[in-house]
Amino acid sequence: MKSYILAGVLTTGVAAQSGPWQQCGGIGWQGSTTCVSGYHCQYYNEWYSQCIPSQGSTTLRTSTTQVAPTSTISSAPATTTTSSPGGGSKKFKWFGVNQSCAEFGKGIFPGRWGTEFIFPSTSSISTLIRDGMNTFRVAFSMERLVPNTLTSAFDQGYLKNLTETVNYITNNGAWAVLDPHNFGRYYDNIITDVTAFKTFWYNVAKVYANNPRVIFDTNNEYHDMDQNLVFQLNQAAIDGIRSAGATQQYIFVEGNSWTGAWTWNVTNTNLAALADPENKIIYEMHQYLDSDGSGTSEACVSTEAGVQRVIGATRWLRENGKLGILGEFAGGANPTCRTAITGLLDHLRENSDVWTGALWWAAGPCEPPSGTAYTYYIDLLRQYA
Ligand SMILES: *[C@@H]1O[C@H](CO)[C@@H](O)[C@H](O)[C@H]1NC(C)=O
Ligand SMILES: *[C@@H]1O[C@H](CO)[C@@H](O)[C@H](O)[C@H]1NC(C)=O
Ligand SMILES: CC(=O)N[C@H]1CO[C@H](CO)[C@@H](O)[C@@H]1O
Repeated sequence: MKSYILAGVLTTGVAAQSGPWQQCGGIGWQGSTTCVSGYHCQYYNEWYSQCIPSQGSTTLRTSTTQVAPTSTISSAPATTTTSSPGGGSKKFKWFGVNQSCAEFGKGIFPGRWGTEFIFPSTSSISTLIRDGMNTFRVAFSMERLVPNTLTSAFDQGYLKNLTETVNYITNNGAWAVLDPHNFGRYYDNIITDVTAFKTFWYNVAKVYANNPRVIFDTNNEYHDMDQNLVFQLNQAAIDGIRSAGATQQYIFVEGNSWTGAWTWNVTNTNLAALADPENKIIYEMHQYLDSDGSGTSEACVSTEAGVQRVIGATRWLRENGKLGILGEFAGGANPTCRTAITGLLDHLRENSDVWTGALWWAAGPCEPPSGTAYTYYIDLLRQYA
C-alpha cells in the first residue's frame, strides 16, 4: 500500500495537478485532487487516493481499500477445530496487520516526527495482540533511516524509534516484519546499485541479527522495474542479510507489479530461482479485490474475487515448492467484500502447506486501531488468528 499522510497534521500543499504516483486525495489532504495527463486519481481508502496510469497497463494492481497482510507460516497444521467461516482446521504461522505510520509523509524528508510521520503506538500493538494478531509489518522509509546514501550511517534517532517498536513487538511474543516501504526506489529513483542495496541490508541486519522474531522484507512493492533487477535486488538483500550473521531470520521477498498475487504467475516467475543458504525465503504477495481502473470503488468485483485472484499464485507456490504469505489484503466495509475476504482467507488456510499467513492492511490511524474497514472486519479476522 502506498504511504499515508497523518490525518490532521498534513502540511503539504500541492499546486496544480498531482504527478504520477502522487497522492491526490484523502482525509486531511490539501493538495490537488486531479492528476496530470495520462493518470487518474484512484481512491484507495478514506485516507489516501493516488494518481495511477489511466490505461492500467503498467500495473495490474487492483486498488481498493487498503488491506493488511496477515501472515503466517503453515508449518505444523494445528489441530484446532475452531469453526471459522468456511471451516478448516489449519492454522497460519503468521497472522497480523500492517503498522503503517513511520513511512507516512512520503516525499517529505526527513519530515518531522509527530507531523509527517510517527511510530505505531504501543497501545495499538497490544490491543491487536489481544485480538490474536501475532505479526506486525512495520513500514518505514529508507530515506529517513539512511538520509545520505544507501550505504551511509543510520539516522540514530529514527533507528532508535524503529528499534523500540520492533522490540516492543517481539518482547511481547509477536513477529516484527521490517518493511522498507520504498517500492524499489530511493528518493524516487529506482535503485539500480545492487551492491549498495546489499550493504544497506547488511547494515540493517547487523542491528537485528540476534532477534529471531524479526523478519526482513526486502522492499515494499517493486513496480515498473526491470524484472531481472527485481531479482538481483532481492538476491542482494538475502546475501547482505546472511553475511551480517543474521542467519535465523525469515526473509520476505517481493515481486514486480506491486507484488500482486494475481499476476505473479506471469510476472514474477524468475524469482523462483532466488537462493538462500538458510532456506528461509517466503514469497510475499499483495492482493486487493476491487476492480482496477474505475478509480472510486470500495466495492469488490465479486464474492469470489479473493479466491480467483490468488489461485494462480497458490498453484505457482506449490509447483515450485515455495512458501508464500499474503503480505497485504483488504476489502471495503460491505457484504460482498466480506464474503470475498472470507473466501480468500479460507482458501489460504486450506492451502496452508504453501500459504503461511496473511496480513491485513492497516487498522486505521496509528493510535488505537479504529479504521472503518478494520472495525468492520476485526471479528472476522479474529477467527483466523
Ligand atoms: C523518536 O521518538 C521520540 C519520542 O519518543 C521523538 O521525540 C523523536 O523526535 C523521534 N525521532 C525520530 C527521528 O523519529
Ligand atoms: C495465473 O493466476 C491467475 C490469477 O489467480 C489465474 O486466473 C490463472 O489461471 C493463472 N494461470 C496459470 C497458468 O496458472
Ligand atoms: C494507514 C493505516 O491504517 N495504518 C495502520 C496499519 O496498521 C496499524 C496496526 O493496526 C495501525 O496502527 C496503522 O494505523
